[in-house]
Amino acid sequence: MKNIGVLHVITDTTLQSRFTHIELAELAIQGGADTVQFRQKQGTTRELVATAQTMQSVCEQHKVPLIVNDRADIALAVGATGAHFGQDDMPVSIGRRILPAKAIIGASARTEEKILEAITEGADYIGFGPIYGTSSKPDAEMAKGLERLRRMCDIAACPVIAIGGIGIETAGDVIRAGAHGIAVISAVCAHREPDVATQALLNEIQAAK
Ligand code: TZP
Ligand code: MG
Repeated sequence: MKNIGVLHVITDTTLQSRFTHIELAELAIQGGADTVQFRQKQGTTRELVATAQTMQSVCEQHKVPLIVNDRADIALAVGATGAHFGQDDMPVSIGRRILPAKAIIGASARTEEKILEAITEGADYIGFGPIYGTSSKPDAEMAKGLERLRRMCDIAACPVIAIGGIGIETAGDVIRAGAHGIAVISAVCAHREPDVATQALLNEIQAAK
């Protein structure tokens, strides 16, 4: 099994405009994030490649994996560690075929059936959520809560990364429910000090493990 991080910081420049994706990646890494995910829905491919390229060199320098959300082409173009696919994105089986065998592929799965499907198709980890209410993803489903998370972690034969509305106060609960790790946007990107927030989340995760 591949080594999957426990604290995935997803960079976002729509919730805040104080920091760029690159600055957020640097701050998250300073705070101890062990995975950075580049998630950007707007912009030209040229722009996305340029940003991802710099993020990849920052991540590489610190030996932190960079995962590109949705865009297998961009992951491939910049030599990122992997890609994360949502339920409406690239099918995991196709991502698996076009990315290098060593690439980490994450898949969002919101139901039991989708989890099993993603694993069969070759996902290395499952993203499950939203666990709590979130305003960071406009089309997010209703909060699924800790009980469903617990069930999904029991079913999944791979690490489950919990996402959605997770913060310092809830990170420990999510880990205790069986999640291998967490992925966050607002708890880090919208925090006054993203590095400090990252460090605090990591402390919660480690204390709960
Ligand atoms: N997928 C499910 S919830 C979510 C995504 C991308 C948003 C997570 O953002 P936050 O701010 O950590 O709730
Ligand atoms: Mg997506």
